Amino acid sequence: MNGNLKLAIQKKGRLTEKSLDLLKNCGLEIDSYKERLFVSARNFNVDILFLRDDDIPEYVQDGVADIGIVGGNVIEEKNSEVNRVRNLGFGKCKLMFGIPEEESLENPAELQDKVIATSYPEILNKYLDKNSVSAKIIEISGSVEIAPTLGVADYVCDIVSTGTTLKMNKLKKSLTVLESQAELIANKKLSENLSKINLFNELISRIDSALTAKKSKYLMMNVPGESLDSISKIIPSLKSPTIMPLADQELFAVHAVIPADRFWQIVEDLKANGASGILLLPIENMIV
Ligand code: PRT
Ligand code: ZN
Repeated sequence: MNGNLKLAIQKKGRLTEKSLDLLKNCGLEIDSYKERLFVSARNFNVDILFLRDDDIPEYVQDGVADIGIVGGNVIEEKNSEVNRVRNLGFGKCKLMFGIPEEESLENPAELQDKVIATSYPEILNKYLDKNSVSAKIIEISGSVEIAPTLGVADYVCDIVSTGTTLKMNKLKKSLTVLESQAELIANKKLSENLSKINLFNELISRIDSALTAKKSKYLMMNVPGESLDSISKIIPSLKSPTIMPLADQELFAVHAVIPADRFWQIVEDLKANGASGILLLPIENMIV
């Protein structure tokens, strides 16, 4: 056993590429892994273990891995004792009831005595208990959506992202049971290992920088001198904007870091106040 921090990610699935992208954005150099069970980063003391997503919470709970990246839906279903450290902003989906197109389900009470097919019996059971209804749960591990067509269930309770799979099976979205995204989890005793906790803290601060950078954009534009005040008020800047005179005496270059999702709300205002040459650039990393 080396003293490296052991990080479990999904071997092959929806979270794999985004998990690796996040680690790369944290500056970790990871060799191609293909069929290997684990690889060590070349420039950081971390070993990446590639596992089925369902196994990750338990491996982290038992300390086989120190930390892991896995969907909140899997963490909840497995009921593992782990620390949930960060939401990572990808792999977003909802666990929802899917019901036949012509039916309606607006209230959990209407679930009484229904037959529901799901791959998430634990979460569903808790939901039914919380809402004081009883229903029959049929556990199915794949293609849950065909259960109503086959006549084995009234409804499904399954992961939905676009809703296309439900539609293809003549079902529609109904009540939401859980909102989920990829999360970083950690073993509860990690803090007892001083060298590992130091590695973990460094990784966390890099992850936080990468997450902030992803949510931000670098805005650049030219602004006439008389509009500087009004433009400065429009910019939802994290810090005060940088203002530089240009060779053209009338114009100033204005640069600012803004929340990415605010750009389209302010662009018309910027133009109306005389801004020109507006550029919006991605930010690779940001230490705040
Ligand atoms: O092999 P392994 O066990 O590791 O993978 P897996 O097949 O169990 O999981 P995988 O790779 O499908 O998903 C991994 C994680 O991604 C899930 O645990 C969720 O946290 C998250 N996620 C995000 C999704 C979806 N979006 C998603 N759309 N997981 C599954 N789906 C499936 C859903 O089950 C349904 O069949 O996609 C279908 C619905 O998609 P839409 O877009 O048609 O609504
Ligand atoms: Zn799985």
